Amino acid sequence: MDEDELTTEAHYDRTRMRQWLASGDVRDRRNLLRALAFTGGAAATWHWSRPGAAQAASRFVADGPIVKPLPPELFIVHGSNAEMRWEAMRGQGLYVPNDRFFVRNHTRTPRIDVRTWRLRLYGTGLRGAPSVERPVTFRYEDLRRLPAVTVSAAVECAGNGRSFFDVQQGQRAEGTPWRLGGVGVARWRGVRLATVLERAGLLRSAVDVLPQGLDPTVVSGGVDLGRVRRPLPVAKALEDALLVYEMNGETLPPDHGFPVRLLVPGWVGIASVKWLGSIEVADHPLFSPWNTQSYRFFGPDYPPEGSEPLTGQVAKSAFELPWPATVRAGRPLVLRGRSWAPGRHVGKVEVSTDGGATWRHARLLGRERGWRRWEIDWRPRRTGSTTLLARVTDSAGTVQPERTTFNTFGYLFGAVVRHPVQVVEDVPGVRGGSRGPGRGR
Ligand SMILES: Nc1nc2c(c(=O)[nH]1)N[C@H]1C(S)=C(S)[C@@H](COP(=O)(O)O)O[C@H]1N2
Ligand SMILES: [Mo]
Repeated sequence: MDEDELTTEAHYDRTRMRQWLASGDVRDRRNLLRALAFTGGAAATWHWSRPGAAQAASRFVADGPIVKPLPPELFIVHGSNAEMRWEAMRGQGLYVPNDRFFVRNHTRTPRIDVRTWRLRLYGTGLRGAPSVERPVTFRYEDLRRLPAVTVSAAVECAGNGRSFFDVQQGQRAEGTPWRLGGVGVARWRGVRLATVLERAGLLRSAVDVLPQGLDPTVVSGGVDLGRVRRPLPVAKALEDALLVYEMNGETLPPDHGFPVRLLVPGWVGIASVKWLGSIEVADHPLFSPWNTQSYRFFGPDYPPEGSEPLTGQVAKSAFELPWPATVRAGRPLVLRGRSWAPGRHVGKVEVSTDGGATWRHARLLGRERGWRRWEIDWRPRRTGSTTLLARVTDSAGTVQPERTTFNTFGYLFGAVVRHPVQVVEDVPGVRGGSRGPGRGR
């Protein structure tokens, strides 16, 4: 088989699935259940108290799992994770600024000394098969001296939207209950992984690479799963994976992987390993709990060993509004939002302001194609509660569905999200659009 075919995600998924099953490494159901706690991840194992709205003045907790400030108007904190509030994108350009970019930490942000940091490459897929003990190493300055490229790409958690399995479908999924703020688009600058692999002596026989982070090991249900790591095929690594050291023109912030993270464009967020410490390069398929025990579909509609490993994300749409939003009856306003169709383009976006009964076309803004801003006029008439919906049709004609088939860990929720809105009486003389009183959260 031609290894190049492995860049085709579906093909890679199926191939590795067969190989994993053949390897006899399949866990029994009890272990799968234990793994539930692990994908619940941080939420299950960390109990950090973060400053709430009342203590907004002391926004910085030096010892918390996240380093950057998490003001309540920008983030919803879930344990060691911080979700972006979508209203924080109102008035912003295409990219999500670093101060409001979501953070997904299995444990905590490590503080790394860049002077002693090294990227270590080893394994049977490199010339001379360097061992873990005697790897090929790169210093930070070495990487910064190599040819740089800048890429505009989304990082999105596979669990983004998970809470809607419960809220909209009555099926609670294990894990961080993200609404839609587990996604962000940024400009990432760094060196192509291909450049570094070639300098490290990549062999034609190499098949998989396994990047590993330097954050603390992940313990789940009393089992130490080791450091965060997840394999990808050499073909994808050579195609467009990037060793990132800058985000939106700034040095990569600690929470997003300083000094260096991997970016695997188009793949589920877990592939983009932060705080990169080592990369194993092997002449045989590699596995880790992050593509066997989790990041597959499990549940009543899937085989006991789960689906193939997940790679791509699904299309979604979000309003740049508080949750729930408050608007004034009788006042014309502009609803804004964004839609994204990973691996495809945004074709059209439709909005319903009456709970899904009727739909109108939103105006698409900008010229980018994968992640698009849009707007639509609305004049709410009657006071009371209503529901806003937005749905994207991608370039292949696929529309966001009304339901997503349930999976135990709640991955890849792609159904249309129902955004609650309260229409209140207009108060003459008070200026206001969608930011009425009691901007709820
Ligand atoms: N080393 C390491 N890399 C990691 C993680 C982690 O906990 N540790 N979380 C992953 C997950 S699940 C996601 S969704 C993305 C989130 O990237 P961000 O925190 O920069 O938004 O990082 C991925 N890389
Ligand atoms: Mo994730």
